[in-house]
Amino acid sequence: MKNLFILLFIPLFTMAQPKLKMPTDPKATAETQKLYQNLAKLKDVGVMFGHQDDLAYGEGWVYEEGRSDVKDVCGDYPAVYGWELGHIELGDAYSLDSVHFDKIRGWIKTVYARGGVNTISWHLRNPLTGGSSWDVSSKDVVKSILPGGTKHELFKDYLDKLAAFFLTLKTDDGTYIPILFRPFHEHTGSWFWWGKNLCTIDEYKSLWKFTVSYLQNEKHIHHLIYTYSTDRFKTEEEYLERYPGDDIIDILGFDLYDRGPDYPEMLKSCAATVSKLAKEKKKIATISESGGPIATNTTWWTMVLETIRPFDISYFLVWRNPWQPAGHGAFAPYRGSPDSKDFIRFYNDKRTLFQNEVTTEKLYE
Ligand code: BMA
Repeated sequence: MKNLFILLFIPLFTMAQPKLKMPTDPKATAETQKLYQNLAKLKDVGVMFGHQDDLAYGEGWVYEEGRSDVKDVCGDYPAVYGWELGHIELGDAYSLDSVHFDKIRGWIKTVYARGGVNTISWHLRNPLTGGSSWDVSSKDVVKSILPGGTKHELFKDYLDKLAAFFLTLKTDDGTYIPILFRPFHEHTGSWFWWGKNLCTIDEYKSLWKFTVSYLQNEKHIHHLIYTYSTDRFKTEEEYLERYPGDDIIDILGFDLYDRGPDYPEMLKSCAATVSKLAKEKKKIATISESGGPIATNTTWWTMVLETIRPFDISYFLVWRNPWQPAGHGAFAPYRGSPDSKDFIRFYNDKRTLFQNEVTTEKLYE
């Protein structure tokens, strides 16, 4: 009788329980698990808008408490905030974009306190040559930093410095602040030392695996949600060619800048692929970086929204509005920018989510 009960009841009971999505880190903190589950729910409601360095600086200003170019235009902050840690590995006080790490830590706390999402990218230096992330003069960099390589100890030192920063991302009561961590990005291109033509498939995957394992097992960091983000790609096979594995990746993303008339079509096809793959893998999809010619195309935001509307995309993040010459202009609107009217339409559309709609209760409880 007891056996019959087990046979019949247990499977029915398990079937009746909706399976909660879990981040891949088996020791992920409670807040990190909640964020992941809530991101999965929220993607059915809308797509969150994100902006790199939103609170740090903008068009014509630097470090003005509470200011944001996005808020200047639509009255609300983004829901997702991107931060960049390049040069943390050198032990520097400020990033490659001259933003102080102490300030970044402060903004990450502010964002968490108001229920926003923090995501971190890392344009780390080239450990083999001492050059920048863009130093692609050697194809041996990834190999050299993996176990057994000549720069392995140096790479571990880089990770130690990164880890030390992650371990300071805590609230006053000691709760670690969950972070979407997105290293080794745009690797389907070959402009960073970890790019496609600069290392083998196995080396790239091993780089990810080593990094995740080091942060989790040696540094005991369990408040990261790992985000895989390619550059533009044409097929599912290309997207997955260097994918390090379902066991360590939580979010499937891609970066795609508007560099010409093929953008809407490309955006649609990449968004369709990542949202399909995320569904199959029971993960979450994102457009992790974008930016367009908003100074001249005054309906860019409408085009983006209509292109991605049919897909389950958790967030769409545009890159920074540089305060120093950077080889590119502002990617988010700013006071008086030509695209402002269109951005307000984008903001008012039910499908887009900004800070007002994204609260601590919705994301972290
Ligand atoms: C790039 C540019 C650079 C910047 C880098 C890291 O896309 O914005 O100016 O240094 O990102 O943030």
